[in-house]
Amino acid sequence: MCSSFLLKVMLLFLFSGLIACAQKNAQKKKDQRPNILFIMSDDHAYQAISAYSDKLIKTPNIDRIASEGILFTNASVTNSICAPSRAVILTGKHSHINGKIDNHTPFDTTQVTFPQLFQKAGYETAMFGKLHFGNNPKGVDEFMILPGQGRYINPDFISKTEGRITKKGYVTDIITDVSLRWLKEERNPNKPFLMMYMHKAPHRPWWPRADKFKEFSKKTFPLPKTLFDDHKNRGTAAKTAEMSILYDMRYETDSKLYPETLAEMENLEPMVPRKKNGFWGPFGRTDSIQRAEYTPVLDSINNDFKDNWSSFSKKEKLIWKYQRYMQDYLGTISSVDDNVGRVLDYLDESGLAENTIVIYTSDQGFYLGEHGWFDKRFIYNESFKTPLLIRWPNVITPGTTEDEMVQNLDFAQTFLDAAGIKAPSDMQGESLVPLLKGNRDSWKRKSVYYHYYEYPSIHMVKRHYGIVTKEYKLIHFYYDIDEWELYDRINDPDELNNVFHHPDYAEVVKDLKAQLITLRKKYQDSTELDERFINAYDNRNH
Ligand code: SGN
Ligand code: CA
Repeated sequence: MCSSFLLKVMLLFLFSGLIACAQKNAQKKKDQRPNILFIMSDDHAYQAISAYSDKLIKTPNIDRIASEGILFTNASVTNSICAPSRAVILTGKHSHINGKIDNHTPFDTTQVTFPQLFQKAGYETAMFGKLHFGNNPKGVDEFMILPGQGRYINPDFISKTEGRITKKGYVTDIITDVSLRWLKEERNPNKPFLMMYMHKAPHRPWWPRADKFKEFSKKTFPLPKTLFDDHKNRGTAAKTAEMSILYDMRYETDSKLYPETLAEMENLEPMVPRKKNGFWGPFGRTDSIQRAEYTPVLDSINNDFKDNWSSFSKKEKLIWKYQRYMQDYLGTISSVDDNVGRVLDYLDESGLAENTIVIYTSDQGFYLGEHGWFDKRFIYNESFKTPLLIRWPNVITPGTTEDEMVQNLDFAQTFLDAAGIKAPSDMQGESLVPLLKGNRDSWKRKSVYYHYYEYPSIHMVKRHYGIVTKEYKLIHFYYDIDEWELYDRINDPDELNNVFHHPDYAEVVKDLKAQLITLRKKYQDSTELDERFINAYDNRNH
């Protein structure tokens, strides 16, 4: 009797243990939390994504994300520069809070970043491509990142398992190969994943793959209507910035002219600052076979330059440099689009697409000749605005367009929310999930805050902060000047007239200044007066 009772108890234990175990396994298998595929390119202007505008290039694969999901037409960054934007994205905090105010200050790795929270919550996490921090990522089970800016051809990588390695080939293809390998073969298929897939392209010096170089060098592109902007009716900052295609874009590195070509040319006008070893820095990494693929196109560019440059008017010179710039910049984007297509195709084939949120964005916007410029940094439209396309099957209504003001500051909280992970209360953004679900009424934000710090530095864009609403943009340039600007975004979308001192706008100025103070308080920013940040520049030898 006693022994049969014991046996029964033991069987019961065993049985309930087995049930618990089976339940646990079932739960594990049934982890229905969505995968997150975060795709970010470096300096990819929205003007070069056909979902926004097809004047320059067709990007059918990137566009798919919007046609099957949502396109944000008013997405912006809080600080239009590479590493700071990445720090904002990872921490969900403004630059003055996360401390990474410019490309040079170190990123404080003791901070909480959203991949760490995903990892802790049971996600399998990985990061591939460009991070640009000077330290390795935390919270990722696997990574292979470019050191610093990275190279286009035969690039070096820092791999979690292998340390520093060189990979043969073209950077955009390699980053994709590695990401696909991880998705297909290396990750734990029983866990949801977070993969950060981040391209170097289309960052300067804009080296396309050889076949794209050939294809795009034959194309000509429409001129932006503000290409010949003389910056009158703007403040000092626009006039003193060094990002003019004509005067600051380098002949060798950027326009792909041989040093010998330039040496041959008498009276090269305008003289543009040169970069030591500029041409051979990136191109010197090619082997003889790769070099031979580029050479015919390079030769023809150089011949064209030699034949025509001296007889060109200033306007024609600007147009020539603009076309060369677009050919190379867009050539690199064509590879990004092809590779995004490879990844989307794999999601389809594997059945992963259904439960994967795909995000496409850039670390900031970029000037593609607007105002005669390249580069970014300004709160002005083309650099402030960033592309944002999101696909989330069965949640986002395909083909949605959303014009609410959202920022890269919101990404961390959005991803955490989508995955059902609690976001730390000191993150400063807002989850976009209500907007993704079409619940627009709950979105209350009417203005966003911006602050740029990297000055004095390359491109010489002065420090500034400001507030942006759908109607206006109020900016304060400071540090070695004290100037305010106001733009009427509805009546002057190209931001050609600073109306700060115009009497008609006196009330607007008063109101926006008050709103700006409130916003600065909300985000706890007073860095204009903060010694830490001022000293960081004065002590730095740029
Ligand atoms: C390099 C580029 C700049 C660019 C910065 C920052 N010059 O210095 O044009 O603004 O990177 O870019 S280059 O001649 O070296 O290419 S960022 O995207 O990393 O912020
Ligand atoms: Ca960038």
